[in-house]
Amino acid sequence: MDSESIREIERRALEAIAGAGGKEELEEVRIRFLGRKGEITAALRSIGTIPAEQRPAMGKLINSISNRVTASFDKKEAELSGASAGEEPYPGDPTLPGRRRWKGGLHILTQVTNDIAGIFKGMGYSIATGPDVELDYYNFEALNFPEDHPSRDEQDTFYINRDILLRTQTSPVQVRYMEKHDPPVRIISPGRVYRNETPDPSHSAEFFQMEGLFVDTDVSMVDLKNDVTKFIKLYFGREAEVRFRPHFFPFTEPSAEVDMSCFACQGEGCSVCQKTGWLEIMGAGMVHPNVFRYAGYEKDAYTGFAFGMGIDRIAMLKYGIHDIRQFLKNDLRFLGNFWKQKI
Ligand code: 2NL
Repeated sequence: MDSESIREIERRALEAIAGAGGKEELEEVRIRFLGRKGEITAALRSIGTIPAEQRPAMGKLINSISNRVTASFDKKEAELSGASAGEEPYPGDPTLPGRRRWKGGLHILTQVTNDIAGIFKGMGYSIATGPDVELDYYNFEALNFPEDHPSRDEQDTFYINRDILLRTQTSPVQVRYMEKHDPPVRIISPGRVYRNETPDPSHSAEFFQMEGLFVDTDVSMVDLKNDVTKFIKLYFGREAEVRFRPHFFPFTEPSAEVDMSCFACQGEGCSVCQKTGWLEIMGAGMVHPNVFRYAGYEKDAYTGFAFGMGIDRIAMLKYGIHDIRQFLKNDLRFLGNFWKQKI
């Protein structure tokens, strides 16, 4: 037994491993070289027969050859199993479905906006949007707000300068739309609005609104009640009853506030409706002729209705949320409650 014949064994072993065409053939090669009576095993055993001073070097050589041949064998075995070279085979059950990742979901206000918009789209409305930073003209003047109206006060409105402000409602979107489109007009305008308010559980300096506008020849209060009632019944359930209470807005005449019977107590009176049996859902009315004039519509040619609701308020009612500030805190423990699917 000399080092040259040991190296010759390695050469033959590596050649045989490389040439093995299948698992059985490879196993035969393994037994021939690494098995209990294999050539490399025999060489290790024969170490006792050589002079003692040569044993350490020879042992080292045979071991390194044994390791190289074993590694080559493992690699070839993995190749024959279909696994790519150098990679561990998958240790689990590859037929099990994969673990699902937490991908997130739509913000609850986005969901509520989409749900409400979906109902109005089904009634023929299309969606209009516009800038959050508005001109005083579109936000107040064209909507027939008098010069000294309290909401024009800096206490209530965020002004950028004398003429530019953060919109306090989405009506300016609709004024802009009317400037560009003659009737019939049938739009909803969802979006973020701003008011200079100290936040508390029912007030936020930024929240969301959805307004609606329908203008044509001979649109009446009946059409308003019809669309509003249809929306409320579709969104909250058909057992909901709807009532209009007289109100005032500068931009509509007549104006009304719209209530629905409390869904928590069916109108009996409970903590949700403050014992009144009714929940305030939106404001509405017939578009003031001055607004049509500002929009450039032909005098007395058209009538129309408009309505506006707070999306946050609707979401709070529908989902039993008691603090409007939750919506914009980005606390996933809150937002995650409303995610439909954990994909
Ligand atoms: C409310 C009340 C309302 C409107 C918004 C409107 C828009 C145009 C013309 C006339 Cl362009 N009116 N919008 C009308 C009535 C009520 O909102 O309580 N919103 C939260």
